[in-house]
Formats: sequence, C-alpha cells, structure tokens
Amino acid sequence: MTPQTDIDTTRKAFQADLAVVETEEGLQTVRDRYLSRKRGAIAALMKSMADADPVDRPALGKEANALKQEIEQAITEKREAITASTHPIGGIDVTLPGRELSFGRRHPLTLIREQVVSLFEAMGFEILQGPQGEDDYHNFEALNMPVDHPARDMQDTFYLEGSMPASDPSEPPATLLRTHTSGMQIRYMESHEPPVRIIAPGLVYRRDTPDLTHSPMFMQVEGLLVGEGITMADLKGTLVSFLRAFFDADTRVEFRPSFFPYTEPSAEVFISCVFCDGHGCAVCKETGWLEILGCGMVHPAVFEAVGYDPERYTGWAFGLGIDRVALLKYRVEDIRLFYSNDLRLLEQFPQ
Ligand code: 2NL
Repeated sequence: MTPQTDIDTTRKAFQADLAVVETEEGLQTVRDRYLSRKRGAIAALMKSMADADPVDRPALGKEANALKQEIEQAITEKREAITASTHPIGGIDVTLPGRELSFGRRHPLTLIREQVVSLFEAMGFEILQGPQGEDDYHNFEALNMPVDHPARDMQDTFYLEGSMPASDPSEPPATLLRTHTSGMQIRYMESHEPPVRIIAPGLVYRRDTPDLTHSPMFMQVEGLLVGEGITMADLKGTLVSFLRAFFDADTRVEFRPSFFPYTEPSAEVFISCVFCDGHGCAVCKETGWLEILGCGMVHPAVFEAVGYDPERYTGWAFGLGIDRVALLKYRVEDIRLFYSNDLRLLEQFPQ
C-alpha cells in the first residue's frame, strides 16, 4: 500500500466510524483511534512517510496534515452536536429527573389522633383544645379526686415551680402539668348546658420512669357525652361502633368492671387481639384480648362540681391512650421512640 492509499482509506474509515457515533464516550473512542499520539491512525500515517519516495514526501505530508485537521474539526463538530442534543438548554440536561424534595410527614401519634377524632366528629362530637398547664381544681378536685387522692402525690404529678400565670386573668394559675385531658371537659361543662358531646385530645404528663410502655409525656383522647336519659347502653353502643370502625368490622369487645374516681360504674374495655384474632399470641400475652380504653358513667360528684343537676342529667366518658393504640397498630416496640424525633422511625408511617 502506498501512503496515498493509506490516507484515502484512513479518511473513509474515519468517516464511517464517526457516522455511527452517538455518545460522548463513543466519540472519545473514535478520537483515540485516529488522533492518539502513540496508537492513533494519523500517527501511524506520519510514521509511514519515511517509506515514501522523497520526491512525494512534502505533498503527502501536507495531505496527511490536512486529514488530521479534518478529523479534529469533524470531532469538534460532532461533540457540539452530541452536547446540543443531550443538554438542549445551556448545557443543562432538562430531561434528567429533578432532585427529590424531602417533605415533612405527620407523626404516627398525630395520624392515630386524627383517625380517632374524625370518627367521633362523624358522630357529631365537638373537638376541644386547652392548655397543658392546669390548676388543681380542674385536673383533680372537680373530678372527684380529693386532696388525699394518690394521683395527686408528688410522685405521680409534675407540679410547676412557682405557678404559671393564666392567659385569662379570671382563671386560676396553672400549678401542674395536666395528668389527663379531663380539665378541658370540666371547663366546657362549666360554661355549657347539656346536651354535651365533646372529645378532648392532647398531650398529658405523668411522673413515670420511662420504659418500653411508659413515657412521662404521652397522648390521650377523652370523650364525654351528657344528656337526659343517657345510659350505659349508649356508652357501649358508641364505643363498640367506634372500635369496629377503627380496628376491624368484626372486632369483639368486652367490658370488664373497673374503678375510676370520676365514673361510676367504671369499665375497662378489651378488644379481641388484632394480631391473632383472639387465638393468643405474644402481643396479647396469649390471652386473646387487648386492653384498649377505660370508661364509665360520669360520677354525680363531677356533675355537682360543674353545676349540672345529677338527678336530671346522666352521661358517659372514656379515656383512650393514643400511644398504646399506635404501638399496637404500627407494631412499634418502644413508646420512647415516639418522642425521640428519629427520622428513621418517623418516615415509615403511611400518611
Ligand atoms: C383510662 C381511663 C377515663 C374518663 C377517663 C372523664 C372525664 C370527665 C368526667 C368523667 Cl370530665 N370521666 N374521663 C372517664 C373514664 C376513664 O380514662 O384508662 N384512660 C387511659
């Protein structure tokens, strides 16, 4: 082969190679094949000049140089064409997926609270909100828990140092962190005549040593219904409907006698275990039942305290631990996880 034919074949080969290039990586491979200083086809051509007739050498050298420039030019143009097609706007590839935004999510306790609240809202209950700092009267006294009641013990209740001034000057100052949300319901009854249908969700505080099932701050929902002719049948009907709507349509519900100072009679409510359907498992400790809430008929002393005539009105109330329901529903093993602000936990709950 003469150097002249080498030049012609190299040009043809390059044009064929370039024609099928589609990516920047492919273009780089072709560039190396022809322009690499050591292994490139042009470098080989230049070397072969040594074998050419000295008379032809200048012309051939010129032609080989021209081919080199031609190849450089073609590669530059091709590179621009590739860039333009993959990054149409100022070198930005608008076809790439965007960076994912990280959205805030609702806390698992908020999710459960919202579900509970919306089921009672659908039954016509009104939602109450109130302060977490309470006075002794609304947290204990009005709820038939006299001064010597054990729940009032320093061991069980967080008392505030000094005392927090009330936002409303006609209210007594807060002296403790509420141990249940009942204070809001007492206030409501003080200012409203029956019928009463209210639900009071919120954070409450008790002096417990934290462990798997205890946290000094936890969330509660209390419900209260007062009217004329209200009986325990109303309590049972409403709670069974709620529990079947919240857990499962064929959840079995059992009311077992209990004691609370503010209700008489009182009951603890159990549901058939949502994990084993009552057959017995680790969650229900082989009993087939899960304790889910406490309830009862409002004690006449509570009605006396808020100025309702206990001969005329009767009512029922319940208290439900949101944390406990969330632990069961989401199968979280440690209540403290709900208060540790760990995103690895918080990102897991269906919104
Ligand atoms: C439980 C028990 C209960 C109530 C809360 C209540 C409120 C008023 C009057 C009467 Cl204003 N009762 N609340 C009644 C019975 C039980 O909670 O085990 N909670 C986790």
